[in-house]
Amino acid sequence: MRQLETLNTDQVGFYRENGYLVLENRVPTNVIEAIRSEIARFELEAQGLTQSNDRLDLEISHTPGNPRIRRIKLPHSISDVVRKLMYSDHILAPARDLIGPDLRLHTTKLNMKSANFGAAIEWHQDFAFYPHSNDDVLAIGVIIDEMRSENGPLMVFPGSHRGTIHDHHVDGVFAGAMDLAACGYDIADAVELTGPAGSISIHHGRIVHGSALNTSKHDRRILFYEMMAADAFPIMGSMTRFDSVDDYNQRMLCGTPTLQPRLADVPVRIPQPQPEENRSIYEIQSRLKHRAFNTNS
Ligand SMILES: O=C(O)CCC(=O)C(=O)O
Repeated sequence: MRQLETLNTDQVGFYRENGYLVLENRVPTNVIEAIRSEIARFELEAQGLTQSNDRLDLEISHTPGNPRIRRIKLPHSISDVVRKLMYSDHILAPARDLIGPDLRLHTTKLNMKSANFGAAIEWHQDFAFYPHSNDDVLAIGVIIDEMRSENGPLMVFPGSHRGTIHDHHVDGVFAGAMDLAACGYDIADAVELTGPAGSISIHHGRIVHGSALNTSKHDRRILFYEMMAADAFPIMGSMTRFDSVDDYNQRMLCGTPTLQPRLADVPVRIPQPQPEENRSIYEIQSRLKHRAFNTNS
């Protein structure tokens, strides 16, 4: 076994068993402050927008006079601060301990979930969106504002990453969300990933997770870096997008790329057919018939 860089064997064992970890106070305060300033810059940009674009996903209740961002898309590509943090050991060292040493970026996003109205994300498994040849796939969430019970924290079902990939289709079309009760889960068994600003959460690509509407007075912003082992290759029909192997290898975060996928015995479902319009998870999940969370529309 490789020498661990930052986690201890108990933390690695906990992640393997439960599919998640919260590491408190991992990202320095000055970096969190810098990310908050970047968010303020994007909030200014949202003023005057009438609809979402390829940088900003807007809340349903957004108006140009009362701007409300739901998600900043691919923030590593539009913010140097976010990009620099992505390549830092604050993010990569724990990921290397769990699925390293060779890591490739899948995507980044900054979910705003603002005080009083921030949108819910229905229960789902990331691997349902992007099945790969093995499941060394995880998401690291950088907690920008204290994540509390009352402000719509990320919730997970411990151990669900060792189960099946559930049906995320509605009427035969991919909807990116599961009917929790129909899949046999009781929300009372979910765990909230709470923690102070500067903490990181890590969740496995197969874990069942979601988060409620934020009706509290406290913002709950979280920046996700989603990545996988370099030898995890997307299965045909996966929502992973790349133009060429060169383009794919541009996404290496550390280590060495490979052309030899590692094939593991993991459950997969193909997220096809896709809905005609797939602009964001929030929109495609709105087709779910039995929503677990309230909406703010
Ligand atoms: O922000 C959250 O609470 C949920 C994040 C998530 O699962 C997603 O954006 O796909």
